[in-house]
Order: sequence, then C-alpha cells, then structure tokens
Amino acid sequence: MKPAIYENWRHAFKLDPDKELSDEALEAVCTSGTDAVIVGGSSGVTYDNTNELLSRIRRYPVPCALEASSGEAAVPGFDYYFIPLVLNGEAEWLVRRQLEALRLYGVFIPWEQTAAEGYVILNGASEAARRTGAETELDAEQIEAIVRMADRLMRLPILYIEYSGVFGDMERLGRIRELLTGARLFYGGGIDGPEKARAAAAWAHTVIVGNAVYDKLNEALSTVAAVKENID
Ligand code: 1GP
Repeated sequence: MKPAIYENWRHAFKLDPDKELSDEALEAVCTSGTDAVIVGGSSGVTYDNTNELLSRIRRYPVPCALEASSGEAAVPGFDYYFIPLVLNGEAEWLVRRQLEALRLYGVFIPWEQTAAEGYVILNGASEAARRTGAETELDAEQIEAIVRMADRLMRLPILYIEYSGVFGDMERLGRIRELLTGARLFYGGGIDGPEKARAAAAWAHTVIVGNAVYDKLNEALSTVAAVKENID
C-alpha cells in the first residue's frame, strides 16, 4: 500500500476558515516550506468559508488537507481528509456525529485519502474542549489507557495531542510517543516560535502551528525551519 501523504509531514500550519488572513500572510504560510496546510476550526466553519479558503490555498502547490469536524463543511477537492474522533470527549464527538455524517455522505467519501485522527484534548480552557465536553484532567494512567486504545485496540493511524491555545507538557508528550507502536503522533498547541517548535518536534512526528499564524506571523514562520532541524 502506498504511504499516506501525511506520513512524511514534520510540520503543518492549521488555518481556520472562520478567521481573516491577508493574501500576503497566506502566501507566506503556503510558501514557507511547511509540509502541509490543514484547514479546520472549532467554531464558525461552514461550507462556504472552507471552500473559499481552499481556493485561495490552491494558488500554491503546498498539500492541503481538511480536518472535517462536521459533514456539512466537507468540501471536495482537498488532497486529504482527517476525521477527528475525540477520545476523551462526550460520545457525540467520539462516534455519533461521525456516524451521522457517514449516513449522509458515506458514499461520497474518498477513502484512499481519508484517515481518522484519535484526538485527545488537554487544554480544558479551549473552545475545542468546551464544545466536545472533553475530560481534560487526566492522570498518567488515564492517558496511557487512551493511547493504548488509539494505537493498539483501535489501530488508529494518527494520535493527535491537542493543547490548542497553550503549550503542552512535553514530558507527557514524550511518554506518549514512547507508548506508540503504529500511530503517528500529531502535536498542536501554543507553538509560537522556534524553541517550542523544536521541543515538540523532539517527540511529535508532525508539529502543527495554528494561532501564531494570526497573532505572530514571523514567529510562526520560523517554526518551519526549527522543526525540520530535528529530523528523526
Ligand atoms: C489547533 O492544534 C492546533 O487545533 C494548533 O494549536 O492554535 O495553539 O497553535 P494552536
């Protein structure tokens, strides 16, 4: 089987269709040398704003994936699709919404270009945690159980450790990485410059930078080189 495109991604930017980004900033992001742009957000994501952002990103050759949190905003034409299953969220966000989306759109899904992400949301103050009712106060044993469920029991191809908005606990990220046997480790949260990017890249297969694009563009751009210094 051909490896999935995300398997060699070390760095990705995540862009939110509900946030404004100038053409200059978008060009800087898409030509930064990042491995991919992921489109996704926790609120206000619609078919129209997703489609518009996709067509702007398509001016550049960078691979572009959609993290589809709702069936209605699943726009065709992306290079790849990620479907998050929130492993520490309410049942609605683990399987129910996905089942409903499959019932409605299952026949249209390009399965060769689609993968599930086992999501673990660890910043209790984030919009993602609030929306999904995620249980974020987890001890080491609880985290290990989730990691084993994702990686071994469910054999999910991706485990996404999501600290959206704050920089996470890197020791914990290291322990998670050591437990993984098959899943790729995605990390996102609070990376706003090269030092944090390097620290996350020591453990994560793929480091994802979101908010900094909107708040501190130059620092965000500097994370690309920082992550790529640290090749496995
Ligand atoms: C959000 O994991 C991404 O889904 C990135 O997090 O916005 O904090 O960089 P930040």
